[in-house]
Amino acid sequence: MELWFTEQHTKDVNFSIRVEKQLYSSQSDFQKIDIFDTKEFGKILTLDGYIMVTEKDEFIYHDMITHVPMATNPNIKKVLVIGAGDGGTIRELTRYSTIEQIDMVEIDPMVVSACQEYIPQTACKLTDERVHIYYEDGLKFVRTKNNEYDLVIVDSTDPFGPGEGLFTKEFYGNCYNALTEDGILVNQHESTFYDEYVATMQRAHKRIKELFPVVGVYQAHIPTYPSGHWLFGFASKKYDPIKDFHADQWNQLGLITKYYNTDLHVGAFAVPNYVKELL
Ligand code: AG3
Repeated sequence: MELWFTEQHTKDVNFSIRVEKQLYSSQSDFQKIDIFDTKEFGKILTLDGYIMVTEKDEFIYHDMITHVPMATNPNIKKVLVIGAGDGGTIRELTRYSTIEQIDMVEIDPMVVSACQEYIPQTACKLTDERVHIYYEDGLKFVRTKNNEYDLVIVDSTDPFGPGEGLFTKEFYGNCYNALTEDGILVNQHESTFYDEYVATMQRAHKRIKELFPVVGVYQAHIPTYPSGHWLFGFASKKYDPIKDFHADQWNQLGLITKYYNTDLHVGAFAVPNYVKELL
């Protein structure tokens, strides 16, 4: 008998991947966590039935959420990462020897332990000595932080369930306060292709725009996320991701990346007209 994992992308669209084996399934205090092994996408992590990570395409998301801000300001030393229990964002950040401290705030310890056991491809650098993991609600954690971080990355789930608070005005305001005077905030910004997602994303974008002087979105092609067209939000107190971007400096680091490159950095901020109209 064939086993398929199906995520409902809209009420009229399903996305399915054939599963070779279910490796893990558990209900945590926050969500249902499943890990499947699949032929086409390798191991996949789903939370409450939504795909978070697949071994085959996670490099796209993690390259874009990490290297775009890091290349915009090469002097980033202290980073706060909200969510990110699979470890992919941390793996990319730890490649920068210039980063001194990474605080990761993940609400669900079971996501971390499941990924450490079954998806070492993303979880491999969670033990780096610069990484401090706090098992707390990111929304609460940022309330007490002031002028501390050069970069905040919000690597969250969708804006419903445990991740809902990470799209609120209160949260973005606290992120603003947590950042240093030249700080950058990057978040996973959902997709605007399907109408069902548009209003939520627009609301979140508007909230960020009201707080930060520099705001933009950039895009990537992520095959396993709804519509495959995914956005990231860029907000900063000072640096413009294009005007202040020094491609040469990043290229001199010699990092080998499978998706990100400095031409793509610039191109990713050129979004389609239908997206521009919504912002
Ligand atoms: N976080 C964003 C996942 C959003 C996907 N949505 C969906 N499948 N409906 C991914 C976490 C990776 N570190």
